[in-house]
Formats: sequence, C-alpha cells, structure tokens
Amino acid sequence: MKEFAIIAALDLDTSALVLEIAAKIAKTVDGIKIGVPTLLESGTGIVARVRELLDDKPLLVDLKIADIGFRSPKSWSGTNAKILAKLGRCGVSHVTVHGFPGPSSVAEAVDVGNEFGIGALLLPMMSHVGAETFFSRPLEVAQFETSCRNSGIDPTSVVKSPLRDVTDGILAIGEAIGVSGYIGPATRPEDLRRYRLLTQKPIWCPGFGRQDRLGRSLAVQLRDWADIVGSRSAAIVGSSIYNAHDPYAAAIEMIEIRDAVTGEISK
Ligand code: NUP
Repeated sequence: MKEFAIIAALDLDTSALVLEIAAKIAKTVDGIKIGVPTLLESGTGIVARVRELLDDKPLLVDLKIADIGFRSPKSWSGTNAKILAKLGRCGVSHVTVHGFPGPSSVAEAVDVGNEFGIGALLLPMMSHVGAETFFSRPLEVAQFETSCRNSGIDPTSVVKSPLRDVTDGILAIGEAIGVSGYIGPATRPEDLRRYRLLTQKPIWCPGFGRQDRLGRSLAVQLRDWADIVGSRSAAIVGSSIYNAHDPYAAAIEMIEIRDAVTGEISK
C-alpha cells in the first residue's frame, strides 16, 4: 500500500452512484472503502465491480465485524468466520473488526480473514462525538489478562507499557493476535499519539472534514495526521470527496494536499 495513502469512502445513497464515483476517482486515489449500506443494497457482487476499477489498490469493506468467535476442534466456526466466508476471495483486501467483543472474536476474524487474503483493521477508538463513552473506560487489567489467557493469548508479553483503558486493551489484543492494522480517529490527535506509542502497524484514519471538532482546515488536519501517524498510514476521506460539486477535482485536491504536507515532513 502507498505510504500516507488517501482512501476514498464512498458512502453514497445508491450502488449506482458508488460505481459512478468509483469509476471517476479510482485511478487518482490510493484505495476505496465501501460500507454496509452499499453491501445491503447490492450484495457482494459490487465488490468485484469496484475491484476491477482499482487494479491492486486496497479495497476496504467497513463491516465493523463484532460477532462471536467459536473454535471447534478443527476450525473457527463462530459467526465472524461465516461473515468473512461470504466475502471470500472476491477482491476485498481489508475489513474493519471491532475489538470490544474480546480476544476470541478478534482472533477468529484475523485467522479466517488471513485464509481469504483479507486483512483485519481493528477499532480501538472511533472518530465521532462521544466515541470515548465506552472506549475510554478504565481497564480492569487483572481481569483483562485472565480473559485473554482463557482465549490463549498474552497481550502483556507483547505490549510492555501500562494499559489504562479499553482503547489500550484493544490495541494490546491487536498486537498479540497480529492484526493487519488499526482504524484511528483523525479527530483525536492525542489518541493517535497513544496508538503510535503502542504499535508500529498501519493506522487508517477517518474523521476528516465534517467530523473535525478542532476547527482545522483539511490541510491542517492532514498535516496533523501525517505528522503523528507517519508513513504507515492512510487517511479515509468520505464526504469531503463524494459530496463535492466535482468529486474528481476534490480527490485530486486531496492528493495534492497530502503530497504537500508529506513533502514537508520528509525535508
Ligand atoms: O471511527 C470511525 N469513524 C468513521 O468515520 C470508523 C469508521 N469506519 N468511520 C467511517 O469513515 C464512516 O463510517 C464513514 O464511512 C467514513 C468517514 O466519512 P466522512 O466523515 O469523511 O464522510
């Protein structure tokens, strides 16, 4: 994946519009994200059609998988495995996976995803107003360690720094299980700094434009993201591109801003 990638989130009202905008911008952006509403309308058939436009660039399906992990003697057979099997090898490179259902749920999503060549991006925090309501709850560390050990993982052997809250706990589970990367909130620079202290894995960041609550321009928000998260990262940009009068021009502008801010970083 490209360093400092720009991933366009195509949350449009119809699949026809998703394909129309994807055709316009696929050669310009570094990848595309489609969401559950689009899959509900079109089924997984739309994935192959977006894949054709994207060549081998990342295609993220934002499923936010959060169901049970269940290990039978031979294989994973919880609901997470069944969700991923429905995607199969249809061209998806990444899916989003929630961490709050705990280690066996994440492990099932990661292992079964790997079988299909799909990387799991874990969500230790989110970008919207009030996302901290539960993610920032203090972590009961002893109970956390016991639950993880019961699921056969030992996060504290991987992450040595103190685990303060649910966000830290989810990051530690992700490191221990070996997720492909994380979703991190572009709206919360302090949280992105915490992520980077705990992980060297890619961090894909949504929350640009309409979700910013710090009064920043897109250029300042992108500069802050690139400064904090570094080159193993992606900016997930939705409405700032697809709601623009000319989405193709907006995508080009986003790439130009990215190139300008990352050029400054490498000087
Ligand atoms: O924490 C998250 N925040 C977020 O906005 C996790 C996400 N997956 N997203 C998604 O990113 C959200 O569902 C939407 O598809 C996209 C951001 O879109 P926009 O606010 O740039 O329009």
